[in-house]
Amino acid sequence: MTNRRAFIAGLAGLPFATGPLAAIAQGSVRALAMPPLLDATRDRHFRLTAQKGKTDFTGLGGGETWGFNQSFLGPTLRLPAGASTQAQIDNTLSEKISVHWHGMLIPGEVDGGPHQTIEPGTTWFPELDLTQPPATLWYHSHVHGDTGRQVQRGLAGVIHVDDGRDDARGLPISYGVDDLTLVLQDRRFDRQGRIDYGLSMPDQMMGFMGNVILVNGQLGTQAVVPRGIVRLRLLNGSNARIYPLSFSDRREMHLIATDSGYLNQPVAIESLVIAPGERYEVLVDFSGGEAGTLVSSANPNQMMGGMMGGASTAGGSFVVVPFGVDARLPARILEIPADLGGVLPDGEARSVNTRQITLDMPMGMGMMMRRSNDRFAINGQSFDMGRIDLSLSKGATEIWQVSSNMMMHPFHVHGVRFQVLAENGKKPSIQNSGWKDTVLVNGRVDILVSFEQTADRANPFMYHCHILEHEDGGMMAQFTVT
Ligand SMILES: [Cu+2]
Repeated sequence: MTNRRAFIAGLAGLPFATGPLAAIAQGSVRALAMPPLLDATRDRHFRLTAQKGKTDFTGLGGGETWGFNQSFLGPTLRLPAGASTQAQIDNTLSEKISVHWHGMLIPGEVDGGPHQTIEPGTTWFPELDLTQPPATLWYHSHVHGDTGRQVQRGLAGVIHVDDGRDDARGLPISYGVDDLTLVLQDRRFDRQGRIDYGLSMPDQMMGFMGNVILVNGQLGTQAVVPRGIVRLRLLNGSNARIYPLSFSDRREMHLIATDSGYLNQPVAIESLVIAPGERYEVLVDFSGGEAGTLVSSANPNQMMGGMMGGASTAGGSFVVVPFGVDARLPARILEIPADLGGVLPDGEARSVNTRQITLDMPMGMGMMMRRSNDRFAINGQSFDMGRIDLSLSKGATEIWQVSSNMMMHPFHVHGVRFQVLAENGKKPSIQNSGWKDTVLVNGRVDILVSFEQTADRANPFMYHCHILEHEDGGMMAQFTVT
């Protein structure tokens, strides 16, 4: 371990790049661990306790972290599709938190947004009645102004909505064997190995950028997979970093699901861009027995970093996680299934109300110097807990034309799934062809969205940028559905 400690200590100041992380993986390879699985499909009840802990990510000592039922991040919840589950969330921390069920189609009063905070020492009992198809969702804190810091400390976890029919679909279902959950997060650590969330001016502007990557809260690990088809459920749980992912040997990934569920059939792709808040599921063929490495190229938002003075120094590609094949592990699926049974959006824009949504960045240093939760805006207005921005009728369908300026923004809407009609006037990319709840806006994206879940004035739904520093800074708005 001495070498590894010294090595990591030597990383300080180096750009986030392939070399150092690859060397960590070679020097001291640990197997990647999955988050513990909390299966509520039988009991239809689960309990999460938000708690303090200590985590040593780097071998340098470490420091205080937060998690659910553990010291950092939370368990993977397996919840039944088409049934109701009773949740219990205990907050043992010394500040208020919330637990937003990102991607769940449930009413505003149980959505876990900024209006449903859980005070220290108290418990929240939301009933989660899931009428939606199977999907990989996630949960995270969503306290206005504190989301970035609380998620950075560890208040996040993954959800598998499961209808029990994946085996019949020919999909891998063995948790942690051929069905892997991968939470991608970047972090910075200080010399004691404590999470460093000090925000520089470029961080406040562009969103927080770490210089090392954690997968499921672990640094420098290797995933070990069977000699067969392996399913990767990818979550970008980072505050701001966008990952353009591919395998270093250019092997195909077979896209099977977007944020809100399955495609009708797998689509082979070589690369996949995953923005904060998004989930994608892919199948990867390891039946040839060859190891592979999932890599990311530079954050595309950093390419514009020159304007912020030096933010672009962290360019270049880097290792996300290497995969080794262990032929002793059971390989249950040996072929990519032909049909997934997902029902795709119909791609037709009906004649409905159209709205323009602009994601506004601060203009100039004067704006940047303002108080921190009112620098960013949507349609010219910073988020205000007391102001309802839109009032919609239950069952309404609308086209939202969402525009970004200066940089890319992942746009998330609570309580719905939507279809992408167009990206900059063109047919959406393959990765945006399925049901989504978060979409990366680079210019203009048109979405078609139906509002089926209710949200009253006391418990409105949010729509916001999922770069958490932008969200905390006011790039968020709220709507009712009645
Ligand atoms: Cu943004």
